[in-house]
Amino acid sequence: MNNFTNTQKEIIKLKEKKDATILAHNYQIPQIQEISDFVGDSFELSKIATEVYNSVVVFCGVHFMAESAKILSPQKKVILPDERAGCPLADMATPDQVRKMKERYPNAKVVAYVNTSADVKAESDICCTSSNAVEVVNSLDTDEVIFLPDQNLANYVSQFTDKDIIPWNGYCISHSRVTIEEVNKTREFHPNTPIIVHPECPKEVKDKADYIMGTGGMVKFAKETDYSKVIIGTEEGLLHRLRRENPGKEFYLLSPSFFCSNMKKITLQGLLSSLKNLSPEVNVPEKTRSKAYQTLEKMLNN
Ligand code: CIZ
Repeated sequence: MNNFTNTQKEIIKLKEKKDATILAHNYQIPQIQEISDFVGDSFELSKIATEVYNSVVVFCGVHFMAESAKILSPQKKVILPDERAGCPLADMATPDQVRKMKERYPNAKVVAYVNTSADVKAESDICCTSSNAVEVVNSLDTDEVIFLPDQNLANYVSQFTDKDIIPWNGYCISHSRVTIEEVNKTREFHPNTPIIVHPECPKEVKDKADYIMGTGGMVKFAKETDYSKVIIGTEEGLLHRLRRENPGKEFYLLSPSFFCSNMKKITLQGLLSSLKNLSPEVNVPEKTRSKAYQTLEKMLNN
């Protein structure tokens, strides 16, 4: 507690008073990760939100993540400290577009990556995360799958299934900027060091990497590996967690382009003010929520 700033101390006190749990995504700034009750990927955190007893959940992440927490825990008050923290990838699929695609491919099932709005989840058959996408697609009793919204994750999945994957044209701005030249240069500077990239990276970069996994997989790999040095190809916020949990190991970022400006909209001051006012609150209309809940539940029971 002594090493915390005054604002951090104030947040810690206030969260007790307001009966709140603070959840921080792996991409959040270090000062927020340090004072959060849990740090994790979006789905892990939404599940934790269902398990905690607090009546208020403050989700330090982006909008679709707070929505997922609300979908799974409708009785709790879910706060997103800055309502401008959106996800351009999630915005690349709208419910109207999904309905049109379903009309065009009536025999296809729709798999929605968790990085989608509640409205899009409600129009889909099942959800997936970056770690279970292949499993989810292969479990479906259909030959055609509309996979949205990330084209790079869709392409990755298509390498591990016989099903016909109908991709969407969405992409994550931060993950799609990394280049093969950056991979080649990193290999030159750090020979014999594993390079791990997120499946949202472009195919040519994934083809050159040693491992492909989501942030949950990277956290596990970092803990278990015998390598003392690892190159990380995902949003830079994860490096803080990896370094904190693995003090004897070194972690380097594959490219400076792995920076999500939306994640960084959550600040200590914003978090403090949202706790004081218990706003901005994230709500999902019940009709949408119950449909979206079914797509998430199907993934959980898969
Ligand atoms: O769903 C998440 O948490 C994201 C955005 C990435 C990941 O791989 O954990």
